[in-house]
Amino acid sequence: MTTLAEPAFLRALSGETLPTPPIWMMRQAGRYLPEYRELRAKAGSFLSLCYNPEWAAEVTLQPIRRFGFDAAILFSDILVVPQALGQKLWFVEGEGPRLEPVADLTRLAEIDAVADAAVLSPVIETVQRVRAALPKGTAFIGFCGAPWTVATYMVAGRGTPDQGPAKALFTRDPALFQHMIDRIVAASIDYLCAQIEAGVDAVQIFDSWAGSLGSDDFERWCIAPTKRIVEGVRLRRPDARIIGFPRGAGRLIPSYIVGTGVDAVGLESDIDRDFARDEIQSLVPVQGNLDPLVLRAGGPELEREVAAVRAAFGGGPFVFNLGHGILPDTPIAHVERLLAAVRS
Ligand code: 1CP
Repeated sequence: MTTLAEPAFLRALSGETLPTPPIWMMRQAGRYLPEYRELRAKAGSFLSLCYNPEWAAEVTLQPIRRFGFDAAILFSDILVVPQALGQKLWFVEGEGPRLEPVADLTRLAEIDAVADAAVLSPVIETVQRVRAALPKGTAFIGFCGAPWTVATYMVAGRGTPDQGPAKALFTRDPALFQHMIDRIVAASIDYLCAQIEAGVDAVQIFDSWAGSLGSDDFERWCIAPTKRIVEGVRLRRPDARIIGFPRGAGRLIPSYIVGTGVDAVGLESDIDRDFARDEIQSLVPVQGNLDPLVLRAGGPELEREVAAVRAAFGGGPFVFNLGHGILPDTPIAHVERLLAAVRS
């Protein structure tokens, strides 16, 4: 139930139209902040930072202290779930994540059917620490990767430009691919419920590579598994608030909303805003969609685009955000301008 005492972010998620939209930014804890870079250097590696509850809680809180965003997002990564399933994970400095690829039955048999809760317990401790430290009006968002996006990394062992290896696998051996998806679904339900029980107010399901699927594959590998996560979480936590972010899905987003049952959706930067208002925001609250490049560039174009985003979505339930993560070389002054413009 919505009450006036609830943080603005949660009121917007519950369908309220607010005169000033709540705001947070994807990747708001990150390399554009000197205080993040300092702690990251001290941790030595990205994963050491993720799995140290004291440090991970600190970097989650840094952007809240500096900017007063309306929501904090848990500092972790979507790839901790494959790691909990027993897949080897490491990060190559300056490049990105690497996993030992799983592309056949032998390798899939080697990874666990059930996630090891001990691997994820430091992340859950991070949630408890952040919850205890957050100001009252600030909401707290947990997350996981969507099964399709997580599977693209599990199969290829790294990020790929076209998700080719995962597509090749579901074409060659859909039963094996389904088996992998099933394991991710089960692990994600447990993981999101654990985050909710530890204190997050809402969870976001990141499907960063949803846009690379044609409509039949989108139905099977994006909508169907996401629906199972939404239903699985709600079975245990009926009041869970769930945001879907099927990045790049564009005109398939209305069927994603109806098919999955998510409470709200994130919008990428290049979606048609008239379409998004008429066909998406008419169904659920939306979150987005300023281009991170515009934020990095700053200047009058930033002011114009903030006004355009607000004009498009401010008439309905709306959370201001970027269409994707903030770029590491974004000046802090531009984030300050953004906040001033959104809150003016
Ligand atoms: O060294 C560093 O500091 C590494 C940079 C970094 C950061 C800050 C990575 C590596 N992950 C993160 C944190 C992270 N990842 C968060 C934290 C909360 C926040 O502030 O937003 C979240 C929500 C994620 C989610 C995530 N990880 C996604 C989905 C969202 C998106 O960006 O599309 C994906 C695809 C990943 C995988 C990943 N982790 C890191 C990188 C560089 C990548 C992409 C790799 C690739 O595709 O090549």
